[in-house]
Amino acid sequence: MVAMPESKMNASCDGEIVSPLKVKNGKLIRLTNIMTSDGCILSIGESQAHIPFEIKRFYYIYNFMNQGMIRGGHAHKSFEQVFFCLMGSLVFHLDDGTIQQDVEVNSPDRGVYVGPELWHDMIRIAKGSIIFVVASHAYSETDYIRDYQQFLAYIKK
Ligand code: T46
Repeated sequence: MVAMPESKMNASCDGEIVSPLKVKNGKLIRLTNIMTSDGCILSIGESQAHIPFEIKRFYYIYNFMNQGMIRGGHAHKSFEQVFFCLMGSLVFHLDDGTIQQDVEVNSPDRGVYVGPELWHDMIRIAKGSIIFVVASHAYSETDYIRDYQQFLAYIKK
């Protein structure tokens, strides 16, 4: 847990931090929030407590000029990631090959965990959104499945 001078701290951590989604290998992440007496909020995430893997990489996606841009359109073979929307909002369209689920993310302390073999599209991304992603591995194109039919065949194996 992050230490903070008591004079600045005015309470409170959230209770539940991870909850499963209907799709396989999908979870909602809720960071621990600390409200300071000056009205700021610190949202805190730690590997294992909130992020279910050791973080090896992070990246941002931003500069969304138009409403309605789409990112994603793939699944990973083994990579795990958690997506946060630090500014703006978006909808995650998740598909495990059997179940589809849409999840809106519009608060910086909420994240979506996307595990292996889960097709994901980010849709309805609001103009000006900033998406922050933590990942379990360094970038490697060989972990991507970018064709939906190949994805369905891969998960049947
Ligand atoms: C994901 C979604 C939602 C790198 O060189 N290193 C990196 O860490 C990343 C993420 C990308 N790249 C290169 C690879 C491509 O030449 O950047 C270019 C665009 O990447 P990509 O087509 O994968 O972008 P998205 O937005 O489709 O996908 C990204 C992540 O790659 C992916 O893991 O889940 O965001």
